[in-house]
Amino acid sequence: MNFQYWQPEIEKMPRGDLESLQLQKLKAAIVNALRTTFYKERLAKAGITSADDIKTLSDLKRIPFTTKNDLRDGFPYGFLSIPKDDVVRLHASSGTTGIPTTIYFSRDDIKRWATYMARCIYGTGCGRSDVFQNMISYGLFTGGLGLHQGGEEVGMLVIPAGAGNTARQFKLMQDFGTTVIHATPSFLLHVESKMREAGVKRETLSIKCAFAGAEPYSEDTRKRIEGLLKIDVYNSYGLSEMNGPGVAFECQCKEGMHIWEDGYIAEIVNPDTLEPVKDGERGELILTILCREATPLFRYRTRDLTSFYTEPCACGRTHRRIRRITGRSDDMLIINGVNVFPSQIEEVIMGMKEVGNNYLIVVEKDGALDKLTVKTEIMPDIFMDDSRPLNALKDKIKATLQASISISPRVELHESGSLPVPEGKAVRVQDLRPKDV
Ligand code: DLL
Repeated sequence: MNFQYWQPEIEKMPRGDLESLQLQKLKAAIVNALRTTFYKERLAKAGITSADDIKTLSDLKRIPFTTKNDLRDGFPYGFLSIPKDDVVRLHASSGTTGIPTTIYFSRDDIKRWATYMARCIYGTGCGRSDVFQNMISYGLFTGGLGLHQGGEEVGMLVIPAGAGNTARQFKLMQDFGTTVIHATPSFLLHVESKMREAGVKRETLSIKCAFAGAEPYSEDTRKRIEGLLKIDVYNSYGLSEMNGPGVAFECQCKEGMHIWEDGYIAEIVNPDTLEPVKDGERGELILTILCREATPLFRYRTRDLTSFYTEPCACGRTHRRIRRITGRSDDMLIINGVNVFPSQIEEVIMGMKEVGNNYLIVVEKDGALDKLTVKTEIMPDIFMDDSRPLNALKDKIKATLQASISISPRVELHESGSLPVPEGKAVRVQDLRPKDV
């Protein structure tokens, strides 16, 4: 394979040099953080009052974890480390409680973010000659502008299409000869269904690859999108607290996502004990950002579950890789006492070729017990009015799910395109059980 690197000297930096660089940047981040009201107090409690108190990378562990609640408590300016006049942008995610978590960027922060994104995009083999249609939301959400800036940095022709409106998306693809697209995996599946419905022929499109992220998806879903659209799909991971996309991305090997370790220090801990897991074991990803001056964050609890690859990657990059996110430590469903991750259900159903491109998991109360219903669309070549194959398919899905999650769900089959498709991230779970107060 012909690998290409945007910043080879950094991407292939020997581990020792990379760790020295991390230490140097960590000290700089401490200096910044001591200017924020939140960390001034928190670091003092940990006995850190200057960068000299950090002597090795393991001193990071003296700093307690930072959580989403801390960010909310610090709203709006408790985490700001530079004068407001030097801030050029903010991004925010509105949480379920309604208090947004807000991240501020200086001009240099935006430039650095664009450089990390350029590394991601260029590392998949794309370049100046590509036409990049960015089919994800712009706005406070980081997905739109994040990839947009990276695409421009690489020199691609960027089409800021935004999410939704598949008919317009096809028109743009055809008019401008789009070669690369970016969307959530659920939107990519929706695009494919709509393509079939609208009779858009694959040969009329020039797409060759897609970046897909912002929500969990299984390897089977990747293969499904790749097979149906005849493109390569690269996994893209990030979160707004860590700038947004550009934290970790797959290279041409498509085996795990490289975390840019000159910009982030990654740890993986057991979410219950918060102790580090053994190398290669699954746990919660904890991130410290080193590439942003305006809003420092140390040891942020992402809640995302993953593990490190222990082997180096064939591409020659020295930055470690994480596995596909298999869920969040806080999205586990407990159904009649059994722990179920939505990703386990997706793995089973997306591996079946009869199953269509969209599904929904519903949990509700049935008397004292919990009831799990899995609603899936079916492929359009299966007829809804022929009950025998439909019943056989239902039984097959039920039995395979039972073997995987130890619960026998109700299975409902729906016509292709009939389940709701939100414009942003897919909402795969409806938990209708009354909440304990
Ligand atoms: O989703 C940033 C982003 C935009 C990433 C576009 C990739 C592409 P938030 O809205 O703050 O930011 O949501 C972050 O989404 O903690 C994960 O739980 C989930 N997530 C993001 N990427 C992936 C992925 C953006 N590739 C939260 N696989 C994260 C699984 C993902 N989950």
